[in-house]
Amino acid sequence: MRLSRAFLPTLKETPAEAQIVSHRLMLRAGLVRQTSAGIYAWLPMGLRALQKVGQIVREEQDRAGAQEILMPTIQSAELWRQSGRYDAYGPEMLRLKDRHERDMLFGPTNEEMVTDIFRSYAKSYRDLPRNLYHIQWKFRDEVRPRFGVMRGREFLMKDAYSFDLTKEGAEHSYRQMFLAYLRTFARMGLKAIPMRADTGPIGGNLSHEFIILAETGESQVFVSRTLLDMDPLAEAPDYDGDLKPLVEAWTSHYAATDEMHEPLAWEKLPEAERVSARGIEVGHIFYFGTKYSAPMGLSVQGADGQAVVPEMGSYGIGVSRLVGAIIEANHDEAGIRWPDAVAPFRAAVLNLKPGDGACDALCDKIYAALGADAVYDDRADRAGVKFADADLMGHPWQVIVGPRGAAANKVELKRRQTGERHEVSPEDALGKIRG
Ligand code: P5A
Repeated sequence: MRLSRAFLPTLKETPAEAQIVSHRLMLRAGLVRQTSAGIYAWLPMGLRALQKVGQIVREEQDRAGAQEILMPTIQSAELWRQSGRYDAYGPEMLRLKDRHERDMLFGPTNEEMVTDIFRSYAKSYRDLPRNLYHIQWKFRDEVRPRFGVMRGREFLMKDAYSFDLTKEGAEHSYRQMFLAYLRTFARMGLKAIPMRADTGPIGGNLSHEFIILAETGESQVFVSRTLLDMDPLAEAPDYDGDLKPLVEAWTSHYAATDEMHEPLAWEKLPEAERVSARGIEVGHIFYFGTKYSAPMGLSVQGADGQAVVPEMGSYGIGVSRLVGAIIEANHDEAGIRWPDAVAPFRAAVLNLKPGDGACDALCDKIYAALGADAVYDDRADRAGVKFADADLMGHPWQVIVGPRGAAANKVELKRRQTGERHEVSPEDALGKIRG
């Protein structure tokens, strides 16, 4: 992407409405543009980050054995009347009428719809267990949309739904998602800690939120220090193996959101173990048994011929919120510092003197070798502007090409995460960037 032709707008001024750093940087680096309260258009840079985050989520869901589908955003109120949630959901639900005066809604979540789809096909015990997920926009008419994409009204969620024949089976499905979440967030360079959580309008009695610690987080959390040092990528059994020990290794230590906090148990922990902090909820998983399958009449024939009502769980990840959360965890005064795995572009080539024959030739060569995952700053701007924009946009690598270096076939390679800069040959720069 040549910056001289790209739509990658940046803002010099800090937007007044943005209260937290990730929101400010998302606006300044041109990732998103607010179009109504809590509703955002994703610009090219932001969309690339959103897609990278979504792809990691997808790969880890697939690896855990879930299958991707795509359900619509608009749902019929009828299904929600069957589960009893249509009236219970309240003003957060955006309700619509079609031209025939039928009640419709913009889905805030999909438990009802997926149960309806599944009940149309699942007939016998052989059709279970199954786990279906999609990555789709949701709408919740939040009272206080704020912090940009962190608490939007329209937001992108990955939601998975598991169907099992038994409670034990459902617990296994829950643990599979638990493990998939540990892996998903670790791949994005985030330390997300599973904490006992309230189930709210989704329901059920077993639930964990995955929370990353951040001063600007909306949730108050209480977590044992041991968990902060635990390795989420430590050797884990295969998804079909016994995942109970792994999950218990996490859940046997104290970690709870405000709603589930037990001060008496907490105070028994040694002082040095107690971390009370703010956090951002990036994922939330639920086991709710037959809460939707029973009222909606989902049942299959068991091996013994008797009808079985499947046990269900649902598993959410805030895909658009994650883009904000990743920036909240990876920035400095100059701008974003994207972790490699989710960076919109892996590298930027900075031509400090467009029009200089040697600079242009070397930049063209490097840019061609890097391919689509790079931006090329070929604009006729001052070097200072290019440095500032590259730091603001936060590409993990910058290849800086000036006339003196170019004449000697040298470039400067800068690592955004650490600020380290080295003069190297173009080949060495390419080697480093490719990893
Ligand atoms: C689980 C999947 C559910 O909706 N049903 C399907 C269950 N859970 S949840 O906790 O309510 O939401 C899942 C994740 O979505 C993100 N999220 C949001 N992101 C941005 N703006 C919002 N207003 C918003 N609300 C929820 C969170 O990451 C949450 O964990």
